[in-house]
Amino acid sequence: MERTFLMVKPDGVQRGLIGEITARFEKKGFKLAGAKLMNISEELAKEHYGEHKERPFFGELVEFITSGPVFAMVWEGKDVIATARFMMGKTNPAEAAPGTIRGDYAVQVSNNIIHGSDSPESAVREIGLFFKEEELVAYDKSVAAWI
Ligand code: DAT
Ligand code: MG
Repeated sequence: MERTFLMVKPDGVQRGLIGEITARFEKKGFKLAGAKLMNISEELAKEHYGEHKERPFFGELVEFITSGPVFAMVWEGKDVIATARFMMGKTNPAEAAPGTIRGDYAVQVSNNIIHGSDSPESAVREIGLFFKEEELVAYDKSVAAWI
């Protein structure tokens, strides 16, 4: 079963959106495998966003993501990586469709509420950066056959 790394960013935590966001993935039918509220160190931020290190906004991005606690999660399910990205909406909230998380709750690209892995490779990499294997919980949900 596919896994992805999702994270409510500091703006989402401050705005009280952890419940709203996790509810969407739960109701969709995905399974939560792990979650924690945490502060991101500068080192972890730079590693996580390493692909953007040459971009002009990199400094701001690292500053923002370390500016307050984030809610880090691992979710499981069929096609969860691409589906979660679709549910998040486009990176720039001005272009994110209504009904998506960024479309419903965000205004500007620097404060876009949620992070989600963009490929199977980045999902493996990001889950490994944020979670130890023993922090992820394997269990069955009785409704699985209905989803
Ligand atoms: P995504 O988060 O949708 O995967 P990304 O990987 O291209 O988007 O960029 C990572 C984050 O960097 C993004 O969520 C917000 C920030 N960002 C992207 N483009 C930006 C820009 N032009 N100005 C400021 N921040 C930007
Ligand atoms: Mg990205």
